[in-house]
Amino acid sequence: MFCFQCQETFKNSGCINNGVCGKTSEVANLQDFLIWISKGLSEIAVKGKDKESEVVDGVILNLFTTITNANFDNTAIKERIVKTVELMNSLREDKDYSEAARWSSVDFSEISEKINSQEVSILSEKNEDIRSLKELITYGLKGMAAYTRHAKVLGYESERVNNFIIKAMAELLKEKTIDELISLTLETGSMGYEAMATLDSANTKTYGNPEISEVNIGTRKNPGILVSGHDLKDFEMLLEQAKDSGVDIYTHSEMLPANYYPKFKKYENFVGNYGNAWWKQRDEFEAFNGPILMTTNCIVPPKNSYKDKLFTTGAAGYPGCEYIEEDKDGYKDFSKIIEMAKKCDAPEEIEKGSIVGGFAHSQVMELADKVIENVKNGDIKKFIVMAGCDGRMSDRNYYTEFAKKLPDSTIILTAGCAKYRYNKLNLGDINGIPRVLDAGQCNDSYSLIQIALALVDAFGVESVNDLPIVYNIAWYEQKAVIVLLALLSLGVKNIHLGPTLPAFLSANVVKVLVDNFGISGITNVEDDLKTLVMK
Ligand code: FSO
Ligand code: SF4
Repeated sequence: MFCFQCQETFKNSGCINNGVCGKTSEVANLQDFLIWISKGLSEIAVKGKDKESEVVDGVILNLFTTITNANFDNTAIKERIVKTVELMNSLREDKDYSEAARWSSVDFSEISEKINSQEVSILSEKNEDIRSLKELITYGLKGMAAYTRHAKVLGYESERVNNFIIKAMAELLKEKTIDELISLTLETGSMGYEAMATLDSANTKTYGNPEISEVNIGTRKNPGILVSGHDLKDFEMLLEQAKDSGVDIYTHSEMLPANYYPKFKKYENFVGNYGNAWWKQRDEFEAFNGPILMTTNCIVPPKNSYKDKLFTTGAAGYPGCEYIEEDKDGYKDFSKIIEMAKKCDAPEEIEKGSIVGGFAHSQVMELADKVIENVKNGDIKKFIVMAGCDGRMSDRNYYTEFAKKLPDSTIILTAGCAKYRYNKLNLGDINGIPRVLDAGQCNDSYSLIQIALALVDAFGVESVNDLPIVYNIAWYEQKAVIVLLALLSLGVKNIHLGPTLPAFLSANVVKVLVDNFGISGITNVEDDLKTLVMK
C-alpha cells in the first residue's frame, strides 16, 4: 500500500504497511483500485451519449467511501468494485478506451494481480509533480463528492458539479501538463465552492437557518444514542424514530452543528453534544455507554468494549460493526439501535455546562450592523479564520495556545472539528459578539466565505484580501482539501495551513502555491501571532 492523503500520514511522507488511521493495506489497495476504475467508469460516461445518473451516484459514492476514516470494511469496498465494474460492462460501447475503462473482471484473484503489479498505485505516476497535482485534484474531488452526496440525500444537486466530477475523474487518466493540471485544480476549487453552496441550500431549506444556540454538553439520566459524522438526514430520521422511546439523542464531533438548526430543536429527547473531536472517541464512546451511529467519517478503530454498539451507515463502514442499509426510498430503520439503547446505562457525564454556536451566514448577517460598527470603532481589530480539522497529534496544541493568546480585540471564525481546540475556553465576547463564532461543519466554511463577501460590500473594499481577516487553517482529510481549493479559487491569499503542509504536495507544487497564493505553513504561536495579527 501507499497512501498519503491525510495530514497524519506516516512521518509526513506516506503510510506503507498499515495506515496510521487503522486502514489495512488490503483496504488501502482495494480503495486505490476502486478509484482507478471509477476514473474508467467516468471515461466511459464522458465518451458515451448520456451521463446516466447511476454513473454520477456511483462515482460520488466511491470517492466518498475512500475518504480518510470513513470505510475500513474490505467487504464493502469489494461490493463497490463489483457494482462499478458491472456498470462499466453495461455501458461500454465500441470505442477506444484507456485500460481503466476497459477493466471488465470481477474476479478478485485477477483484481489482486492487477493491484500487485503496482499499476494502479498512486506511485505508478513517476513524475512527482504530476502525481502531486493529480492527487491534489483527486482528494479535492473526494471532499466534493462527500458534500454532494449529503445534498443529494436531501433532494438537492448541481448538474454542473455532477458533470464536473465525472469530467475531472476522466481527465485524470490522461497525460497532462503541469499547467493543465493547475487549471484543473482551480476549476476543482470553484466547483467545490458550488458543491458547498448546494449543500448549504439543502441543509438550510430543509432544516431552517442555523441560529445562535446554547448547546448543553452535560448529560441526562436516560439511556442515549450518540450520532457522529455529517449526515443531517440520518440524524433527523433517528430523532424522529426515537422521539417517544425514552431514549435521549446526543451529537458527537461534526454533528454538533445539528444543535443549531431550528427543525431539530423541537425534539425533547435531543439533549445536546457529547464529547469532543473525532480522535478522542475511543475513550468517549466507552464512557457514553449507549450505541453510537457513525453517519460518515471519522471512525477510529473501536475498542472491544463498545464495538458491538458501533453502527455505521451511508459511506461509512467498519468490519464487525453493523451497517444500516437504506431502502429504495432512502429510509433507514434505526429500531435496532433504539432497542439496544434502552438496555444500556445512561451516559457517564464527562463534562458539564454549555457552548454557544450557530453563526452560519444568515445569523451573522442579522448581526452585520453590530459587527460593522465594532470594526469601525476599533473594538474588533481582526477576524481570524481558524476553520478546518482537529487531529490526534500533540502539536495541534498550537491551536489552543494560539486562540488563548489572541488579543481581546479579535474574533475567531470557525467551522469543522478544529473548533474543539478552543470552543470551551470561554474567550468571552466583544460588546455582546462572542469571540468564537462557529458556523458549523467543515462544509459550512461556505458561510465563512459568505460573511467575508458581505464584509467586502460593507467596507467597500476591492477584495477579500483587503479585509481585516487572516487565515490560520488546520487540515486533516480530504474535505479540508476541497475547502482550501475553494478559497484559492476565490482568490483568497496568504492562507497559513497546518499543522504540516500536505505530504502529497511536491516541492514544486508548494512553490506554485507560495508564488501565486502566498500559502505558508505555521511556525510557533509567538511568531505566527506577530505575522498574522500584530502586523
Ligand atoms: Fe473532516 Fe476536518 Fe468535517 Fe472534521 S474536514 S476532519 S471530523 O473537520 O470534519 O469531515
Ligand atoms: Fe495513512 Fe492517512 Fe492514508 Fe490513513 S488515510 S492510510 S493515515 S495517509
